[in-house]
Amino acid sequence: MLIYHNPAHRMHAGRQEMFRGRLVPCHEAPERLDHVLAELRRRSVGELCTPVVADMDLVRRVHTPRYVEFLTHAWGEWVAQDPANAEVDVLPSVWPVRGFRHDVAPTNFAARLGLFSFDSGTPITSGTWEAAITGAACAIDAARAVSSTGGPRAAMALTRPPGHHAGTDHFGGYCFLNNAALAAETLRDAGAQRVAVLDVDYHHGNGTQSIFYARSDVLTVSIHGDPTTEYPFFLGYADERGQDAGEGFNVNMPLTCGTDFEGWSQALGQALDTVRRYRADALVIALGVDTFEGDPISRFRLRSADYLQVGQALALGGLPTVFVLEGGYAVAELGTNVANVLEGFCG
Ligand code: Q9C
Ligand code: ZN
Repeated sequence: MLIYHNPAHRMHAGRQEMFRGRLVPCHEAPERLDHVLAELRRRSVGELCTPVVADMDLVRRVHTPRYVEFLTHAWGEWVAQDPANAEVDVLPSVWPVRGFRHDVAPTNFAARLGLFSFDSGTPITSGTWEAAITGAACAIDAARAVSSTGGPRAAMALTRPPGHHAGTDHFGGYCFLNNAALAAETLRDAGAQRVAVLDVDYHHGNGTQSIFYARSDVLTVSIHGDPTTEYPFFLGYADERGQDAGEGFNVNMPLTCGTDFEGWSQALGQALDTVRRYRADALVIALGVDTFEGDPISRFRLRSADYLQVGQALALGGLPTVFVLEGGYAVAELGTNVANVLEGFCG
């Protein structure tokens, strides 16, 4: 398996996120990827490679040009306001909820920040854009690799910041660019008629769902903590089934807090049945391992050994597969859990 790792990931290093009424150290930290890389190297799982420059036309098809423009310059604008801002992360604090206008374009930076975000847990730092766009390049390259004739069956984008909460024009949930959506779009461009995105992160993949919600050529399936109690709260319910041409092509499988591997793997079996019935030509796995029992912000109960079986199950359909790293915050076990999925997959 080819593993495109993001050489710029460390440039995104948020200091603090708003969490339960306090500013706390970011859960989504650079050492996450260090642990995964170290474990993959130790076990010789996969071959590591680095990406080429991201295709910006593709990025601007998945995300709106004005959102991409905003993200590209956000840090620069922040520091231009006041040089002292360089020592502080950017965090939004005001949002245009129901009844507010979305068609106006305030020049105030905080206002525009609110227009393009949905939570206060996702800081922008000096290197956020560089890390995010290089991660997007990893996802695009991984998808191109599995699409190429004679290419590998599977590839991975081993990157952070993660992507599945990012929608066409908003960041949040530690995510800025939707790497899984970029991989799916790349697979379509390369000739796959039907692409399935299966999101196994603990949190609902709201960004990916919304990007493909009105489309039938990309099936989105997500297994996640019930949004009645779990982030992102406002999407991820079972009655969200897609709209217009996409009607029936979004499948949400919310599971209650405390779900163990028995319950979770039953849902995985159903999700894989759905992918099979769709007759997908290629598969993208939004691979969060925050389903782990030791995860500090999540409440499923998978154990490290279970991830070997997860990988085995994902391999059964025989599809060209792109893995994209999403969440997972039990940092010490992150390498083991991710490597177990890949090792299980490779059999
Ligand atoms: N201030 C992923 O796993 N936690 N994202 C609430 C709100 C957000 C998780 C913080 C959890 C996001 C990719
Ligand atoms: Zn997550």
